[in-house]
Amino acid sequence: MPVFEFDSAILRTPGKSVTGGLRAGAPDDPVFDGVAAEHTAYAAALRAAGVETIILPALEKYPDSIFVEDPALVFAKEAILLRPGATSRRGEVSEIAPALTDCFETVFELPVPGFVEGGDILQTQDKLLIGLSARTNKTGADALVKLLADLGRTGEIVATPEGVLHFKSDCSLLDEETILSTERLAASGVFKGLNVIKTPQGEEAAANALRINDIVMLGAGFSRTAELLDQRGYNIVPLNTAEIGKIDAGLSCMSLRRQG
Ligand code: CIR
Repeated sequence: MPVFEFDSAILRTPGKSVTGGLRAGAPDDPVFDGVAAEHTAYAAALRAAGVETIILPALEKYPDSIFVEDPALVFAKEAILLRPGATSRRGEVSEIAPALTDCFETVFELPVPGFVEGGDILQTQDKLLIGLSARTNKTGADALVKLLADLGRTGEIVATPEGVLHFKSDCSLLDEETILSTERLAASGVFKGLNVIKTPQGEEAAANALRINDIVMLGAGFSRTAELLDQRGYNIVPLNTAEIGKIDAGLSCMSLRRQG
């Protein structure tokens, strides 16, 4: 089954505290109503693509908890609780654990003391690429590779470009053999054996797209990337990300997608 086929997804309603979410630079706070509208449209797009959405309640204590992709990694039957490198996000793991226990047959935990955030994990058809970053360290990535091997899966440790938040800030899977990537990440040679479509200069943020069943969610306003994907026959659904973009987020981070 293609790795971009999903039946359900876990999301979390944004809390008002999302306006204080982590960010690398110093842009203005996002507007809460704008984040909420982007989240609502995203959930609707998932449902329109045939994905059932399980929406968890807001967690005011954790401003970035809407980005459920980071504290866990899920497959059809198993889930893995990760450990965010960002200290302010670590408590999100125990908050999401009960929902995972409800939804999955087995829930594993990344062994202490490493760190891995889900935004650094790209699942391709035959393996999981784990990008080392300021949020994912070698100890955590090694432990995850071992855990994946126990589940019969292959993990490969790679590098996230310097200064980039997450590996998937710079890339996404478009189909079994095609990746959308920034020029800087593609240049590292990490996608050997795969076709790579590069985001045009100035549209690097478009690389965090999301293939779900028959559609590709793409940040609105990236017209040259949209044209490239349209020419290649992808069915694009543009979604606003201007507000979540102010806290360094994109389309993959707002859901934990389940296959099978
Ligand atoms: C953070 O810095 O952790 C959040 N403000 C953004 C997280 C985005 N997550 C993702 O791309 N997987």
